[in-house]
Amino acid sequence: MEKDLKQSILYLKKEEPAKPEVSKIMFTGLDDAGKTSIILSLQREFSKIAILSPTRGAQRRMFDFLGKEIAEWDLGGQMSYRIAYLKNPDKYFDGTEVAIYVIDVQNKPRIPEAISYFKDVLEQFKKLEIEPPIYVFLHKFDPALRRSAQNEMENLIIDLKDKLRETKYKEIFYYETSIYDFGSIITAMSEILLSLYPKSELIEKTIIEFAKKVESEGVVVIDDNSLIIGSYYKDDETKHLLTASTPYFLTLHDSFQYTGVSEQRAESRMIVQRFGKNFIFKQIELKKDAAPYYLILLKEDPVFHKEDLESFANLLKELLYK
Ligand SMILES: Nc1nc2c(ncn2[C@@H]2O[C@H](COP(=O)(O)OP(=O)(O)OP(=O)(O)O)[C@@H](O)[C@H]2O)c(=O)[nH]1
Ligand SMILES: [Mg+2]
Repeated sequence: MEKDLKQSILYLKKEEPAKPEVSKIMFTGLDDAGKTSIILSLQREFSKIAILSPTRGAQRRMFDFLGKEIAEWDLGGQMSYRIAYLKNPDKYFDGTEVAIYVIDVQNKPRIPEAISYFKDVLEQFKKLEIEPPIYVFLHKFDPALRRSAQNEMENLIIDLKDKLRETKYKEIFYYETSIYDFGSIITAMSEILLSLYPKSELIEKTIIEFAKKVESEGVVVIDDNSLIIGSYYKDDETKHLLTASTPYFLTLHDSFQYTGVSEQRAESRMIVQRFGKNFIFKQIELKKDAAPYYLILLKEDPVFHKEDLESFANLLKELLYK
């Protein structure tokens, strides 16, 4: 089976265009919607979120996702900036491969304004003759709100979706997100970025085979931007357990690094018992001087062979870098 996988990896490489292009991902929406907070939470810069001020104009950050260069644009949403973007669509909207439109669902009075600006953005895409998929983040959908105002929120969202559907835009997708539910942001962003990546299916297969080999109920591989590059879950409960635990392990790992414990930790692994299961956390280095990846395994027993991990890491290396 492993041989088959190697074959398909080699095959896919031949098909690939030689030059990696840059993908432009644009975050837009009204001011105070939470765009910059979402971006910072993925970088696990939680302390910066507390002291955020409004973004001035368009801020661009470059990062690497599975060896592909991503240009992330954060378009500050204050009125004066919005006017400037709409006057100058070439400069701000052109080349957008993916648009993420963030709406604060807690700010009911501003929903009509959010819908109106959404339509303005669509108009710019039309002018530029581009049709990027738009992912609408129904943001600030905090866990507490989910508990206390489930019905009210559901109605608000149904209404909102109806209004956006009227635009007849081809590809609109929805995610309910909150920075207080870090998993919701990780899941949304990982799915969006993986959709840009032709090799994601093979990564998924590699992970599934590895999970079976080590008799694991669930495996997640995460990159340094907290993005899931592939996963396997035995069932929905496992999926929930693993996605809910991912932020916990990443922040724990960050704090070890911060205090300098990581030097020894990098070699070993963390095994934590939660909910009667063993969570095994391991950093994997696939390339020298490149950001590491992280592996989280869920198992009944804490047994784990080094060789299995090595052969898995080699397959991933082959897939991502060679
Ligand atoms: N309750 C709640 N508050 C959030 C959430 N995400 C962001 N916020 C808060 O919303 C406020 C605005 O967040 P920003 O990230 O600065 O918003 P923005 O969309 O970047 O705003 P501009 O830069 O002006 O366009 C901040 O006070 C955040 O703490 C969330 O999921 N839930
Ligand atoms: Mg901002």
